[in-house]
Amino acid sequence: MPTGNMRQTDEKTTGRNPNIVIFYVDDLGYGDVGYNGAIGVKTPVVDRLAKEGIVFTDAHTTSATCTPSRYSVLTGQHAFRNNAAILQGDAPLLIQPGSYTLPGMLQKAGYRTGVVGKWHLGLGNGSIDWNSDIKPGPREIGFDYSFLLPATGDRVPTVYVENHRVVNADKNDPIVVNYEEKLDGYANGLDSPNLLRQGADKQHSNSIINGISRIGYMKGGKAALWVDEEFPDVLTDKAKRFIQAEKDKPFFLFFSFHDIHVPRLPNPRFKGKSTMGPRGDAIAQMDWMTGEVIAELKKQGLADNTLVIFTSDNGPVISDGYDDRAMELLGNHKPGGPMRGGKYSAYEAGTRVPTVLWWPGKVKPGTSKALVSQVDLYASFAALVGQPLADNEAIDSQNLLTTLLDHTKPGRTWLLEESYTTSLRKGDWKYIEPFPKEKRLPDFMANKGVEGGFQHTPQLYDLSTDIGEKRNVSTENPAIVASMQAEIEAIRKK
Ligand code: NG6
Ligand code: CA
Repeated sequence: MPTGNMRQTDEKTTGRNPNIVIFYVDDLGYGDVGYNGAIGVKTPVVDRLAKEGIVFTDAHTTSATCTPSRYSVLTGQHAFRNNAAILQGDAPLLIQPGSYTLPGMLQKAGYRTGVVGKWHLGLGNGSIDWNSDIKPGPREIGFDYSFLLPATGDRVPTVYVENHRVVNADKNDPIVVNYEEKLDGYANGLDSPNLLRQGADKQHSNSIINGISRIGYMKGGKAALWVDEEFPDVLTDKAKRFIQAEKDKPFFLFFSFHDIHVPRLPNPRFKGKSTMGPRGDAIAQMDWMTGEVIAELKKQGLADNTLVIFTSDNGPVISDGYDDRAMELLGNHKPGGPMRGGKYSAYEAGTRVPTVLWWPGKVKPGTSKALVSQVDLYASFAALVGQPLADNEAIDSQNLLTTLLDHTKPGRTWLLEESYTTSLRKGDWKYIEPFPKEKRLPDFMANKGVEGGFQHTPQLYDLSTDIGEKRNVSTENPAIVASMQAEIEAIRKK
């Protein structure tokens, strides 16, 4: 473990430390939940958590995409410090064993720690043999137990990895993965479109598994292939078993959904649960899964002593590579709520996500307007469990425990948002750093129906009157622009 001076945290709550469960949904937008005005789908379970807990209206992921956001939750650092960006399915582990992590900190405080679901933080050292021990991975950075989708649902290999091994691996049918070249394995989407259940863009047109073409090529592992429609049952079952096994000690469960990421293939029993086709039905499925895990906490008598955070890893995207009719069936539903943009984007909907803290034995229900970032969970949880932090541990994480547990308390004064550029919030001011003149603006979002918000000139918005970021007031406020740009640079140098 790295060394350093100890930083003081609050004294811990009395009695047994509470369990901590993070429900980390994928690509769920601010407006995709009932309590924030969802139109095309109902989310009764999440709405009930919201009613009984604290709803945060200005809570953010650190980034508008998945890998960087997860990196920040687990390390308490901004993603740019490690150049964290969306990873391929065979990328090496992004967090070095031996570095400070949230689950590692909780282990030191006596917690049993588990991750179930989507990982997308890399595995192995650079060349993974999917047929033997796959490490380093979550177990080497603080998790006692892991059951993973290694990267995303749309990336190979489409197999579960439990602790160090692929589930149902067969040495007579070894798994090979390649992101550069075709393998003589499964048919691929470009050559065999007739085998597809959903059409796909070019990037998602490699190996076909379960009737869906994915990103990357794969060969072998037939007995290990997942069935996407079984995710809700398989993942909730693993989460429940973890809770049952660890119920006598404090535990931390990072329950990381595949939903509502692409490919959207909800179990048939959720078909038609929304008016929005697979994207909405996947939201209904996610709500059911949340309810199953909450019910298990209640069944084990743990609900009053469990701090639950429900949130998402980045903003919403409607169309993300597959023809699942999401755009066509959207109707008046607003995935980003009143905010502009979405996944990938520099506008608010990229990082401002639905966030609820539920802890029935402890917190009073209410709505909090406090500015909070997921990067703060690390230091806040350290305070909760009475674990001191080293000076060089979780350096971007602020202890906001009081804010998280009391809807009347203020939050951060500033907050960084990463996308293909960097934005800074300062109270209601929102500044978006311009792209360097010579750098091309990312334009791939247009066909996903997402507004990126990237420009070669500075942007400044006053969210108190312009939550939709429509009126750029940078030219009227040059001093604010200059000071916010300087602050971004200072954060970079920290
Ligand atoms: C992108 C994929 C997208 C999704 C994303 C990761 C394109 C063209 N393709 O590369 O489908 O897989 O990576 O999503 O954008 S995330 O939620 O894990 O960040
Ligand atoms: Ca995501």
